[in-house]
Amino acid sequence: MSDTPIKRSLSRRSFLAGTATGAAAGVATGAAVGQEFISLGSLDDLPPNWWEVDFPTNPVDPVDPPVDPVDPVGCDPCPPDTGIGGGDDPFGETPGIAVRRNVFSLAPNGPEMSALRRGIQVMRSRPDTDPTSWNYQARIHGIVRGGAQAPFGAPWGTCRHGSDDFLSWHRLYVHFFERILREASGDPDFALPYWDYSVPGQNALPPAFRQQFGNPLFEARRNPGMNAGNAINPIVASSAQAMQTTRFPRPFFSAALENQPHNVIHVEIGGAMADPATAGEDPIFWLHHANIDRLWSRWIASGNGRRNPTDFGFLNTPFPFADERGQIVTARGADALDPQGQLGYRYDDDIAAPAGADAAAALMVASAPAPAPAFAASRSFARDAQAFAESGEIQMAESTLAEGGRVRLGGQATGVRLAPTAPGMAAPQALRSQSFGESGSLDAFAAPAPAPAISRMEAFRSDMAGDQPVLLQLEDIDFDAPPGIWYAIYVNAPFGTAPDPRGPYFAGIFAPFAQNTSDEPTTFDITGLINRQIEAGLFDGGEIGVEFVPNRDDPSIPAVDIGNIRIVRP
Ligand SMILES: [Cu+2]
Repeated sequence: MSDTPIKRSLSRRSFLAGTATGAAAGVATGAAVGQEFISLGSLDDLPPNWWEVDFPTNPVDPVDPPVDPVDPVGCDPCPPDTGIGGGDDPFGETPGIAVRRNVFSLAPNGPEMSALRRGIQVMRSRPDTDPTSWNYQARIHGIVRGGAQAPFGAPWGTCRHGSDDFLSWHRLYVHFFERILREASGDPDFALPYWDYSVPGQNALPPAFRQQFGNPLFEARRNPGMNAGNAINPIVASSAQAMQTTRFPRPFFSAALENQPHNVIHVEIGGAMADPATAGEDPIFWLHHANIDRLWSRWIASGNGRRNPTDFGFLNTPFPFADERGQIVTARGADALDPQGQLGYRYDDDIAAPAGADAAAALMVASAPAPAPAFAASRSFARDAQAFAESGEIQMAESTLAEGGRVRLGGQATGVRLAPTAPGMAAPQALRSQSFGESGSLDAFAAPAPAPAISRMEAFRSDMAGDQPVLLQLEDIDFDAPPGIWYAIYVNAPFGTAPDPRGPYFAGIFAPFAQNTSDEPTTFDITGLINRQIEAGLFDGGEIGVEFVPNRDDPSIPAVDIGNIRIVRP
């Protein structure tokens, strides 16, 4: 049998919200290492066996939920909520500084939410060819498949995903949409709320969006659990991994935030939201993207070297949108760097940008465990560091499917083995010959082929020298339609290990949502994971096993193909 990924039915603990099985765990992974292996601030709030626990269902409350106003934090002095002339808006008039507020701080039937409903109804009453209509705006993100032709000159289907323009394009898109919605609502102070699903107790669809009848905020196509008020797993809703990165471009902050929580939340909500072609039709889209935008602002304000790209393409590529007059306008990344100064809005919990210091970074990541110290390679193993620096990208391991084969993900757990290929790697040929398909099970992960483990580890350690991150790279991802599923990725998990995102094998979540608008692969930074596995004796420096565990078992899931999987140091 050639190198084909095998699929197996894993007796896994489903950790999708609301589907936990409650079966006995019977595994010891993670116990010894605890949450040190995963940097998520909210884990402290969870019971130790949280992945077995059903997350609560919050029935729709027809009465206003408790209102817990969110105070602005950290802006000193805080800018006024309203007023004339705030911001140097390059696109036209801004009635003041609009404040985007946490949706859970707004009464479901209060003036802000009423204005939101009113604006949506007005936009939906307009013909699809009107640039200020609801459907026209949704189709700027993605044309309905097999559906309407775009009116002449309409910038439909122009969204940017899988590219460094992801954040700037969506900031501008949401900004112009907000202006249209403000005009349609008749409320000159209107601002989009945001939904911060990372806050415990706010990690379910806001109640105002779940009441079914006569409610423009309701969307019937969502996953039923979402409309029932099921909580979203905190692991899934977390932005901690992205926020801790300090470099913007792919494969760092931009890509990490796009993948999680952005893609993951799209998939969790499901229905229209799970497909870029229709996502903008669900009103929660706009609150989700306001939150992604807010996270970009917080990331910048967190300092420690965080800054936006300065390359020509990022700053100057023109993108068309429509404004509240129905005019097609063009904006660029350079127009989207300062929400308050350039676009006239801010968030209710903006943190002040550090004045050359990194105080805000400490504020932002205060609840998250400190990142692991950089791996201290011994001097004798540092010999390759210079060679790495000179040769550019170093490939450390590669899927044995490289030639022609593709990894196909479906509705079951799928394992792939990566053979070492870096210069310092020992005995790659012997390891390559033991293909995953031949071994027949993930047992091989626990009992690797007899090999000189010491020298192999020495070689691997030498390849870990230097400052470059170690990236798990998924290349040439392809699917016909977004499958509406996400996969937890585990690296080097021994056979029989229960999937535990708190354990030492969890690398992140892969949520196929949009086709990349660049040729860039989807990447996961596994530097810390590999280093900690080495330190804990969980990885012997040989083959690397990668396992994709879907959030639900479903044989009918449309396949996602991955052309190649590699581990590289860029
Ligand atoms: Cu999105």
